[in-house]
Amino acid sequence: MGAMDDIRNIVVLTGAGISAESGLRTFRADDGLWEDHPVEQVATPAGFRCDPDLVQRFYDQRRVDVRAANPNAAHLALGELYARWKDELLIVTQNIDDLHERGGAARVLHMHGEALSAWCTTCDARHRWFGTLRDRPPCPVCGQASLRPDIVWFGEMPYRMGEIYAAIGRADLFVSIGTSGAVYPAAGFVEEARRVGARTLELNLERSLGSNQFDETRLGMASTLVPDWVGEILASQALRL
Ligand code: BV8
Repeated sequence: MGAMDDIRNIVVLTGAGISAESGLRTFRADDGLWEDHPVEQVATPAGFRCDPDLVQRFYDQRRVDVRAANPNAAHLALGELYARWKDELLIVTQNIDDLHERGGAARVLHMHGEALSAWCTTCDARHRWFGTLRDRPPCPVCGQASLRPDIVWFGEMPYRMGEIYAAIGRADLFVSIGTSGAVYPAAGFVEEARRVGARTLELNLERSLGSNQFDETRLGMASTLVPDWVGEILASQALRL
């Protein structure tokens, strides 16, 4: 990656790999989340219709795991970048945990939803939710027992796509961190970034399905790669007149 002193607007995309060192399981590793639960059963609307209790218990457990986890050095470094970056920075995450927020980043876009949010399928209200849903609690707004995890399942439209593409359209740099590049539309963002002339950088433990689309790929643990990169980009900002 050449000199970064002409970088103003940055879009960062994160996936499960950035939270792995916080103890949250990824999806497609050998001990991955999908190993115990076929994705069709727990992350599709059909799976929810077929066995709502199984799906509610799956996300009740994810909510417990998220609350027990803590941000790692990668989340904290992005929080530091958020505090000190003078131009635009948008963190788009496929993750449903709140570790970016707890790591100090305030502008985080959860395109696949959030574990700590419940969505009422009767009145469409959304609620911060820290407990369980398997016991079918009443919606605080309409009272109906129709709360589901506020998660984007396969076949459902990810959130705030217009905002994401607008940010990529303005980006000088697109950085992908801890994602396998297996799921669309997120996996297609790097192509969109290239189309608008942004530089592209990938930070990941191993090569991903999209690695050949990045100007540069750095392999390693997010807790090392992300603080190093944040240090570089802040140093380049300091060099600006
Ligand atoms: C949509 C729920 C359209 C949340 C998730 C062809 C056939 C069939 C379907 C499709 C197709 N093409 C496109 C589709 C649609 C489908 C899709 O992409 N399917 C794939 C499988 C082919 N996409 C969708 O359905 C999306 N919706 O397209 O809607 C539409 C149009 C009109 C109207 C309505 C709808 C919805 C996608 C969202 C699905 N929900 N999960 C949850 O339970 O968490 S996806 C799931 O995968 C998670 O959200 C996760 O975030 C996402 C991506 O996974 P990763 O984050 O990348 O995690 P993974 O384990 O895969 O990789 C981790 C990486 O980290 C690895 O590379 C590893 O090396 C690295 N790593 C590990 N440790 C570290 C590390 N890196 C650094 N440091 C470490 N320590």
